[in-house]
Amino acid sequence: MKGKKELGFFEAYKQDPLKADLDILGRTTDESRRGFLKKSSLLAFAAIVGANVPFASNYPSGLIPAALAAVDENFKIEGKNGLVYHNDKPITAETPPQFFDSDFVKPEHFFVRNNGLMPDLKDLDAKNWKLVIDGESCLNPTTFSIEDLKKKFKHHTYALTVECGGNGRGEVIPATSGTQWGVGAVACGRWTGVRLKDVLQSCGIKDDAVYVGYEGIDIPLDGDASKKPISRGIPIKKALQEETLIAWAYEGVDIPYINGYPLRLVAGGFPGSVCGKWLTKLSVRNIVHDGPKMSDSYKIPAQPVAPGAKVSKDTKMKIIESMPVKSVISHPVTNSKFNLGDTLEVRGKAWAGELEVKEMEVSIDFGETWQKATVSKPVNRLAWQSWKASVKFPDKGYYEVWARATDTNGKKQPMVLPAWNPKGYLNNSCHRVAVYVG
Ligand SMILES: Nc1nc2c(c(=O)[nH]1)N[C@H]1C(S)=C(S)[C@@H](COP(=O)(O)O)O[C@H]1N2
Ligand SMILES: [Mo]
Repeated sequence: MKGKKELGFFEAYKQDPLKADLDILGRTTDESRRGFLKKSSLLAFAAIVGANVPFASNYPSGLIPAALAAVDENFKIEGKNGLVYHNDKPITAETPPQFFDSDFVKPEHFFVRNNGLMPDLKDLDAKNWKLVIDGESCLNPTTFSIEDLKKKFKHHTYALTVECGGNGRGEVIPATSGTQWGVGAVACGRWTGVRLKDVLQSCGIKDDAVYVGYEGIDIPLDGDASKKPISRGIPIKKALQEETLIAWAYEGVDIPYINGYPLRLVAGGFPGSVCGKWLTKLSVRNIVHDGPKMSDSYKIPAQPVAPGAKVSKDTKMKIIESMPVKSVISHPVTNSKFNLGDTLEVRGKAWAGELEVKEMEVSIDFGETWQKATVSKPVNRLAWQSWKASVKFPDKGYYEVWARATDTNGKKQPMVLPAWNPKGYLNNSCHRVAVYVG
């Protein structure tokens, strides 16, 4: 009998593909990913990915190989399918990148970011739902039923990109607290409802209006019903944009319960936290809204700070508004295997907050050289854009496909990490997928 010997990935894969895959995935706990940083060397790199790495000398130090993608633990949420689970109290779950391959994200694949507990299903009653419009800067406070909204105002449908401000936090170094999102706390799809602007103007807005704050009926984690888990909002200018909606449908069907049924605020291009779910109140404020999660702890430093720095009470902080330029690779999925000589079509989506994506590039040599991808026009303002490129690999071995978007102001996604901030917000670094060529 032959003695036991360490097999390279391809030999192992030929003998037992499932086991070989699991062996790679088995090294993908958060601890081992971050642990990689401590002992990373080019040799360790080749050993850990189990293949020759043709462009190894370009590999940025301190970067975790894309082969060590976070592992998904399967988790069932009513009405959801195939999401990657992060937490159950509150529920947080993200969309694996292959579900971004369709033009828009299907309702069952839309990510979930709850700050409190789900409202009771019996309280999610579309027929008896009431939306209150009030606030210091509202001339005629009014209560609408969903029927009233549907009858009184024109209906609009827009594809809008909703991305959690913490999307990408899992790769932030030094690590920050909060859900360790991969790239999947984002979605774009067609929302249907009425314009927030039409509803607010029908109630009358005073000249001193600066902000619109929302309230929903979710339940605080500690059960103390007197305070909301979250009540954020948007500047009046954003509230009056044509694409800002009070929506009752997503992709032609009722919004999923967990994503805010029966009524939700949707303001594309701003952090997802402004899109109030289970919406019962909108207050037109004469001050910057001061609801839960509007405090300095949920902002970013106005001036860059050193990675890991402690911010004090005196550090000037700013509210996140437009999200930065970003992209995802929806095909291939990470750790795919191809044959030398194959032409690989790489596809994905890109978005740029309030701006548009004007250019997409891909790299297979860890960012040394870039090849242009074609990028489609958005179906409307604030919708994400599809892109694709064909790539060929020069040799057998381990590669990473990196994707980089540029917005209409000429800003590019950073290859590795953007400015660090204490909550790990706005990580728009390049999405990377591992590819084995054998
Ligand atoms: N009422 C309410 N609205 C909310 C939240 C919440 O916890 N409660 N979470 C916010 C955050 S932080 C984000 S990123 C988005 C997530 O929307 P989703 O759960 O539909 O993906 O909803 C926002 N609206
Ligand atoms: Mo969020």
